[in-house]
Amino acid sequence: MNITARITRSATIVIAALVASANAAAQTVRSGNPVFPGWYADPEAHVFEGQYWIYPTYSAPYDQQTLMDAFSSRDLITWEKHARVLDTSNVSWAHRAVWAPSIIEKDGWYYLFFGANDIQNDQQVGGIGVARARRPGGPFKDYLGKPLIDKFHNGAQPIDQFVFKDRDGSYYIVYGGWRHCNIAKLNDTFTGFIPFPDGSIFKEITPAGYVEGAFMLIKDDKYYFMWSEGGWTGPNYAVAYAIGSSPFGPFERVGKILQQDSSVATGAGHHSVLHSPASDKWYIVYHRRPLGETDRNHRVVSIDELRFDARGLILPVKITKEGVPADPLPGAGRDRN
Ligand code: FUB
Repeated sequence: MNITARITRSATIVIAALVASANAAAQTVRSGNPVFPGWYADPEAHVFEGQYWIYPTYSAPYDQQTLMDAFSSRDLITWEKHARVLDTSNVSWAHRAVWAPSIIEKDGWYYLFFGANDIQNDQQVGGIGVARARRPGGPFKDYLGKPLIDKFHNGAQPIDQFVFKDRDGSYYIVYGGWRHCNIAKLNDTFTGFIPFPDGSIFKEITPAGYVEGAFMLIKDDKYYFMWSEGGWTGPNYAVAYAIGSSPFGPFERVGKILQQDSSVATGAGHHSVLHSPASDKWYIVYHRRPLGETDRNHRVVSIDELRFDARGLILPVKITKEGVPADPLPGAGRDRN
């Protein structure tokens, strides 16, 4: 080997060692759980504009739930708080219990669907509303001047909505509390609904065990429908799932994937699923109650890895205190928010 070849080989070895040690260092840094301070619940996670975003419910007595904060990160480790991305001062009909944000980007707008007022019957004002903003960090302003869904249909309290785009480009809202879950097809402007071929607007898809916290995910031609069961104020809150071949199911409950661990936290539930475009990893973003906490609102947002087996079944999640390793997004660096 001549001298040039030797120098090149040594340099290659040194660079490989540096890269390996940088990767090892990155692997040892973990998000920790909770991922950011404060009492928050019902987190929905996304990748928008080169950053991870988490939109949670502000977990406080109902009359104090008049706002939503959001959090952004480039690597799942360091999170920046965006205060009051939604505030009821921008929503004339909402005055309390602003819950469970679900966000979707369409035609240059970010649409934030939220529940408000915790209505108990069709005579009360409230339900599921829509606010929108040009940027993921808001500020989100009421879009309709009234709720999108303000009545009980098929027994479902109008809360806990999840909005998603199907493979054919259709947009659906899946929602419901009080142990009932409906699906409806949104119109192109998100101002109302497109009736199904049978003329109905709200189709019930409630699986066994469903309580609230609907979430849907499409992967490998399968529709994964997930929900929370048990009572959110107690330790036994949990997430279960079913698999269907369309957004309408039928959905047969497969089993629980997330629940308390007496050595880590209680009340683990109301989740969303995040897919990293950088690592191709899947994460479950959820709330839980720290050990020893009994206040119903003392809920914190956590992240752990979600894994599928070879058949596409979801493996039970191991909830952790350490959280997940860094998962930096490519091109994350634009300071647009
Ligand atoms: O955070 C308020 C409510 O608690 C949510 O709407 C339910 O899903 C439960 O998490």
